[in-house]
Amino acid sequence: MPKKKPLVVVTRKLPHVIETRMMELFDARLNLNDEPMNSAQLSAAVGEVDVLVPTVTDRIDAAVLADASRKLRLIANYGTGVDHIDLAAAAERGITVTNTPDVLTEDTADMTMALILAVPRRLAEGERILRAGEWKGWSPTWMLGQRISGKRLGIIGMGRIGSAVARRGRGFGLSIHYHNRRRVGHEMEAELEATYWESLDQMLARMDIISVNCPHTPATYHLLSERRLKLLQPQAYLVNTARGEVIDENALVGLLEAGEIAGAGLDVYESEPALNARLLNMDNVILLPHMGSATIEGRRDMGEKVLINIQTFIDGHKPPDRVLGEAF
Ligand code: 8YV
Repeated sequence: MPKKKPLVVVTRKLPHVIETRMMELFDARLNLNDEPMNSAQLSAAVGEVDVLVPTVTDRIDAAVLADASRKLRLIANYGTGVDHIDLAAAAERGITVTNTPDVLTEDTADMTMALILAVPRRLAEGERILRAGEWKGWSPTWMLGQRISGKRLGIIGMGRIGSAVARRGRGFGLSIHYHNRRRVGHEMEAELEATYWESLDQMLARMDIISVNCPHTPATYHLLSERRLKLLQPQAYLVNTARGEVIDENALVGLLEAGEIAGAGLDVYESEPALNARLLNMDNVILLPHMGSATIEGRRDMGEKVLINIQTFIDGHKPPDRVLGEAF
């Protein structure tokens, strides 16, 4: 007798090709209108599914997981960050959690590099002036930014994305510095000519540009606290394409307003999709709506990973992208 297909709920709309394959392989329930699910809907879903496919917009906390039926064995997250899932509560219930690493590394590093270039060179500001019809013509002393080449880039979190940012940074003449829970191997340090700082405080005080590339975990929540942000030099820029929670957003806004740092490039925020409204009026800040990994190819590859993780699990094997612990 053929095996019954597992019931899989996909919480958001995914690329067509992925959704079609989901339907072919599993008893899949898709989200046609792409409305994010609220906690009551998530609780109802975990109460009946075998596999849940959430995204960063779903809060899978202990309260939601308390409503999970015994059938729920796998949460196959569509995305790399898993800070929206209570991993301890999932582990307690014997639920496996998988994610989609690697496939969004280059796209996210591209977006990080784009911000590293765009903020000191005032790209968005120039474009706004042009669109507003306020450009009066070229001038030798107008719209001057900061040179990128020769500056120091301090990367917080030298994992896949952090090291991909470092490679790009090298190409633009930046010298690479990093802080990580563990020092990376000698070979990688040599390839990137990277300087390791065991002390984040000491690194922060000396960099021209800081890039946040670590995951949000209990250990990295507000890692860039007000105290640490105040260590930055007044000419320093801060770029965050990781998670908003790693930076005390309110403190950052205060520093920007006071001119205590030169500018910021942000793709992520503490309470998405909300952001501190004071940021909206700052010319030295570039704001993006969490689109670091938003490429057609990346979204398809993420979906492929989810499919492989589910199918491998159902076939009785360990899925390749099991989330085992904290990566920072
Ligand atoms: C994804 C991300 O778009 O994968 C991640 O951790 O932050 C994003 O790039 C999102 O998480 C999809 O769930």
